[in-house]
Amino acid sequence: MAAGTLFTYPDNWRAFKAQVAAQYSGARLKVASVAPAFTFGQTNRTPAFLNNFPLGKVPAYQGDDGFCLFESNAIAHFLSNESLRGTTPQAAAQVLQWVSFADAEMVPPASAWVFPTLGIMQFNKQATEQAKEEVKKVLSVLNQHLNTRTFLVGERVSLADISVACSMLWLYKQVLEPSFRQPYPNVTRWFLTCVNQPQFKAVLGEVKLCDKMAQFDSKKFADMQPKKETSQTKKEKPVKEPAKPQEKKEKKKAVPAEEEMDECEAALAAEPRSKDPFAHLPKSSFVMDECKRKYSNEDTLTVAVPHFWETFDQEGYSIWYSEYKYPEELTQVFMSCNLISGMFQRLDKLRKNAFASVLLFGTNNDSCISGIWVFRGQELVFPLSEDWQIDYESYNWRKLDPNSQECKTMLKEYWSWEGEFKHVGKPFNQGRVFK
Ligand SMILES: N[C@@H](CCC(=O)N[C@@H](CS)C(=O)NCC(=O)O)C(=O)O
Repeated sequence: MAAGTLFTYPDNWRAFKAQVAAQYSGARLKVASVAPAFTFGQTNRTPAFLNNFPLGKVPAYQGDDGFCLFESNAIAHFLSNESLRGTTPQAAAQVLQWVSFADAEMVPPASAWVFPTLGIMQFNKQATEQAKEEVKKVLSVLNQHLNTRTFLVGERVSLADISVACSMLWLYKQVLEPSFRQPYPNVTRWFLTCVNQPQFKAVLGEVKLCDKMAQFDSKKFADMQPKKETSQTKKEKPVKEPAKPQEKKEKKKAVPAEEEMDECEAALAAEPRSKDPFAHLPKSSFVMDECKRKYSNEDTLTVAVPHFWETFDQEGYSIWYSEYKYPEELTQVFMSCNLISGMFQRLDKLRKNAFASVLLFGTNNDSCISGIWVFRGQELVFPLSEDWQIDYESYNWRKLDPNSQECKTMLKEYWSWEGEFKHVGKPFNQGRVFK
């Protein structure tokens, strides 16, 4: 039985496919959609996430055994049981047919029609009218197919129903008003049957069909625009979602691309802007980036350490010694290394304001972890953000006097990964540097 975590932003219909499938199959699925576990636009851009999911897109699945998977349909398939996937080769192929139909035929016109009503895309009459026609066509196909059937494939709910119904969620909620859906009664009957199954309900909640077709919301659209322009996350966005061919065609005809947001950008825009936790501190002359560049590219003892002491600003920054509180729990060396790397990954947003070298001393079942940290400000930084609070309480922290010989020696030893490490009493084993 699959067990793992689904990374997504809240209320993502693509993630719903996997979540509903898991409800049917009994797969144990944790959903990470809010901080501190996952913050869309941030966590999915960290090296750790990109290492597992190179597109940086969600939903993304990581099994408790480390197995990683992206693409919502693949994740939903993986989390399904045999009955959902189709129990004969024919049924399995039909499931795939409807899953592909949802993606290729349903989602593009549905998005072109619905997005302007949500204020996340500029309205274009011609594009909307064309999208409505395309939606009518796919509704006709579905209506015909469901004339003699309760579900899309076989006699039970399958991944076909899950995929198509989740792809239609926004249509039914926003624009398919009674008169528009009236010619397609089989589709609405089927849709209601699906979303009222307990396994769907557990994920989607109550689905209320739209009473009145939503129209372009210019106010919402205008509200979204400034946010988008000032959004740092937008600038930092490493991967632009390639528009599906049909959407691309629409965009060219409709409006200049920079006026539009796709649903991911809309989800990003909806994320609360995080404040700079160091905004209250006076400017500092110390250039952390330069110090890190020296450390990465030049000799540690002859260049990086002297440069650090020449430029270090004692008022603006502080130096700390950290020591893991529970060394008796450190068994396998590789697990301890993961503990350190995991902490650094979770602190990724701190990288402009902190620098650390953390070392593992000893061997399996006899080790300890300690390190030297340089932080912006004079206080421990971790309480400043919820995202940073997962690991730091497992360490004892001691502020060092930057003028003391102790501090100078420790910094030199931890940066160069060599020396006596008098306070440790164990040979150095492995190091990790947070840059
Ligand atoms: N075909 C993919 C689409 C995934 C996708 O486009 N995800 C968007 C959210 S709507 C995303 O994570 N975008 C992040 C980014 O582009 O940086 C699937 O079905 O999983």
